Amino acid sequence: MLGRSAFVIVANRLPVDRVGEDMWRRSPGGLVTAIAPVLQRREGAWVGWHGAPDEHLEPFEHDGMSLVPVPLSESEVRLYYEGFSNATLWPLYHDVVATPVYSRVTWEAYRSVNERFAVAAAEEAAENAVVWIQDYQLQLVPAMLRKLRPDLRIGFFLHIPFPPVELFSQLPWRREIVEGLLGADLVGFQRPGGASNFVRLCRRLLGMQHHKHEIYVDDRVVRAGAFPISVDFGELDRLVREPHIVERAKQIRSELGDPECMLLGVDRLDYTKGIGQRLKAFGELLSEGTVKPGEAAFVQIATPSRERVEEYIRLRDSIELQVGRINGEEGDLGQQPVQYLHQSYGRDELAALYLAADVMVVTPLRDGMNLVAKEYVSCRHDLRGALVLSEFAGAADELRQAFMVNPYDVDGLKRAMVAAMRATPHDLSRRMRSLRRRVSTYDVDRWAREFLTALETG
Ligand code: GDG
Repeated sequence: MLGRSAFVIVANRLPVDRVGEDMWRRSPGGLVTAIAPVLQRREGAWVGWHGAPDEHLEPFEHDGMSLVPVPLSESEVRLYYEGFSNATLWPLYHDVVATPVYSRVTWEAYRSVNERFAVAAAEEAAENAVVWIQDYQLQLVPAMLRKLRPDLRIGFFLHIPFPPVELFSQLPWRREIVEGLLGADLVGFQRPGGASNFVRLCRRLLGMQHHKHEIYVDDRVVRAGAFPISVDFGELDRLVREPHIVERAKQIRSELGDPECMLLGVDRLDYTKGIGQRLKAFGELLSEGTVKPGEAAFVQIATPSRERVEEYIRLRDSIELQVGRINGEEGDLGQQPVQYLHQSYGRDELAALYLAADVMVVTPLRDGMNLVAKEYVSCRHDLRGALVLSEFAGAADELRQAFMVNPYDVDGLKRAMVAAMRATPHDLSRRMRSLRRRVSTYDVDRWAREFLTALETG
């Protein structure tokens, strides 16, 4: 039986969080902001897990969107989500900065959960519908769905980096993953390098013919391409002009003791984000006296993430030890150079932090895009503020006027942080104007439009 939706999004999570018995609120975050309007305009459906294990829910409507919950058991959350997705694929796709776990048990769960998502999408999609599958948790869905419903137009977008063939080849199920992705008509990546890695892999691993980024699969053509994701520039630009945000930004600085310079990091607490590297650089700047205590305050927001995965437990311990050391050695009574917050904040508080910070420090060891860098730029209509940005973030392709760093090079990182702290207002405004031009032109709406146009016209 065919479903009723002409447009279907498939993602690991539904775009809502439960706030009470049968009460839902739209989740924060770029993907939801980008896709929700498209879904509402097209009267589409979103297929995904609702966030509570061992619970079956009927489809429901929220905010003009049809939501189709896919159930996951507690053990599937452990094996498919925390296991194969976040202990195997996540580190493998991020340059193996942590060692991936290869387990046949978690792979089996990944396969069977992907099958469930494919069946749910197949039941929801109308004849010839457009289905857009999101991210690394669901790489087998395109081929599974095509098998069930060859009439569909299927797109896939990977939010994280796609690794070079030399790394990808470690994966015992490498062939299955590539064949899974090849079920799509269009496979989107954040960077051109990801798309090239994928095409090369298809040739090397499966011996497939291709012309540039068009891969020939049986009687079909699968296209690979780069579609760098972005943020809702207009919305952030408007938000930071509101008086309560401006007021809160001033208050944050005064609560920090009005330092000459406020540095800021905002990340999920994840080992790919280079939090330890930036703290090390800052700690050294203090201990060698390049930066005087009281001159600079470093605020690090580290949002809790994947707290049951072993590497994340270890990471938390090591960051907290490092913060304690720096504050113990370089701080004073009532004065701690690093303010570390292992908490999650509301949109308004984040915007106020962006507006308050003189230097935004974004130093991932590898990152698909990094929306934080683009959010910071969107918030700085005053043309003040400096962005220190890792060349290993996807955002580095576009944000050329940032203070670029190699986060593995501690001395280089220190130099860039000091250059950003001491840059002249003229230099800062010249850089920020150019950064803002880029993000305002390529915003998240454009990202979604370009992907869908390519999918539907290809
Ligand atoms: C993946 C890829 C790619 C953070 N703390 C809070 C909070 N955030 C928001 C930020 C930002 C988002 O979360 C994080 O996005 P990133 O892009 O920086 O990183 P990942 O979570 O790793 O995202 C990444 C992205 O997907 C999109 O394709 O760019 O490369 O890894 O929007 O503002 N939001 C709120 N409170 C917090 O405490 N409300």
